[in-house]
Amino acid sequence: MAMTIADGVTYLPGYLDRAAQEALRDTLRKIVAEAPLFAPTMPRTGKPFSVKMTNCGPLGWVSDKDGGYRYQPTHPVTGQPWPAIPDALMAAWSDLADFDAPPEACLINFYGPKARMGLHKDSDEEEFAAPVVSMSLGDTGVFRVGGQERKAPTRSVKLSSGDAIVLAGPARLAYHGIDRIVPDTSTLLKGGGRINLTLRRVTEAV
Ligand code: MD3
Ligand code: FE
Repeated sequence: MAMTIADGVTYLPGYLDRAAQEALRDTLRKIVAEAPLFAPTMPRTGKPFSVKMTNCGPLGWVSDKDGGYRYQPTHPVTGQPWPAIPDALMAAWSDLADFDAPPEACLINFYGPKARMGLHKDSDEEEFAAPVVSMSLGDTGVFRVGGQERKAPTRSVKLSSGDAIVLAGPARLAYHGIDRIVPDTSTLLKGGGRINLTLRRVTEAV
């Protein structure tokens, strides 16, 4: 059941059933073996993010002290091209995005129990007509979404394992973040933690 929780924000709790979550988890293990999690760092300060990341798809999002936030075709540590986006995620994009061109990047965020992501906008892409499609696996994350200005009111939604959320239209440039992870809320990932996958169109679709 899809619920509109704000203008442009569609929340689909339980979009992936347990078997689909397990299959995606197993596929992600192979992706991480090929494209290991890395610790992005903040532009200018070099302070590490608490979230570890990797990507799949033709482009991946990276950040470091000197280069800043950007998309690039290769892993920042191995120098290898990113692995392909799994079929199950391409199918989810077709089902949910209502956008003709395929996604180019799938950012894979891994949250340990103490990781968080401060309120920010995703604006490193060139195509804002495309939505962002997000899938959550593992422990629940407390997601906060506001408006296009930082001072706008926010609302919070718990994203549990298997939930999808689609950010389109006015929500595409909304401030959002993850306040905290709720420990021991899922048995999907041995050792706990949370994985979030975001499918994005980066370049302008013609
Ligand atoms: C709202 N990830 O990777 S996913 C990110 O759960 C990011 O890891 C969070 O914010 C996470 O940039 C939130 C949901 C999400 C993703 C992209 C958005 C919400 C968004 C883009 C625009 C507005
Ligand atoms: Fe974001």
